[in-house]
Amino acid sequence: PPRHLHSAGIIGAPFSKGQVRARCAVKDYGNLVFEHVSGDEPVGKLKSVRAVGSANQRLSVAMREVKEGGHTAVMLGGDHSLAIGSIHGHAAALGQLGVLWVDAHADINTPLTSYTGNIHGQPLSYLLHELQSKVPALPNFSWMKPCLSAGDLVYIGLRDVDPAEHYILQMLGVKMFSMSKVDQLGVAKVMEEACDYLSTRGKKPIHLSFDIDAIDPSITPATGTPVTGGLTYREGLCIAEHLSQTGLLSAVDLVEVNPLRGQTQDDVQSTVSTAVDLLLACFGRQREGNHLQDYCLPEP
Ligand code: B3U
Ligand code: MN
Ligand code: MN
Repeated sequence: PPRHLHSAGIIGAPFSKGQVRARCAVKDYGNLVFEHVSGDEPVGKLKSVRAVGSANQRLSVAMREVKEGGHTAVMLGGDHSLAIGSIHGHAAALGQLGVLWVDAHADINTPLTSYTGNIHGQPLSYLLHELQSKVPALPNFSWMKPCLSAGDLVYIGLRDVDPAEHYILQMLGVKMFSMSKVDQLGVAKVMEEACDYLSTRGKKPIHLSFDIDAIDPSITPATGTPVTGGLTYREGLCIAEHLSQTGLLSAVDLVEVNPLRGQTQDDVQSTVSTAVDLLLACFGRQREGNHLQDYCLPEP
């Protein structure tokens, strides 16, 4: 594509005095700046370990700051390796979390089980206490310690799980609602069970880590590793709406949106607007409509 498509310049403008309505306060923390890491040679199969380690260290600090500021956090990726810093920083601010991982993939390979060497397929192995002894020490990762228990993790949308990942999920007894389970139960029941499960060990803040490839690629094609047979747009919204209603949603990652992977402008548009709709639903937009607090019907 032409050069201007490879380099976006974004100006956030949270100004609303041109009208009178109150809005959800948005504090823009800006884009993190990740400097180039030189000499980032593969470690075994693992690619870009040092860059991923230092980017996540920076993200963890930023996420902790956003949470200490009392906001519901939104992290816009980027790839799913960023969940390492996002969840780490969230837990650093608030302590134990429940994590809902919505994804076609399990992202729980260890550095030693990964076929691809891509760290976006591994974040949960770094985050889970139970896998600490299976993950070797890696350059630029000494800042992080596991902060999540397997019993506080729930998956929705799985349909492409590597054999080693499947073994790990069984071994740890991780709660999961694969696409087959979504087919069997329906997404409303899945959400009810997922939230019940997360709250049995206490009402912890919930971290939603939403990989856009959980949604069917007919709707969100602009992503790196699309897998057919995914969630519908409506199922995606249902997940976000349900979480919003719990009052426990504390942080959201929206990752793996990659405009360069769209074949057409429509592909990109549909992917991005779905991501936006998911985020709006997380922040309380309901399909049945919303009204403003203290709304009064006008008297004739
Ligand atoms: N499980 C494979 C494929 C993959 C995981 N996450 C994505 N792709 N996006 C891996 O690379 O570990
Ligand atoms: Mn993922
Ligand atoms: Mn994925």
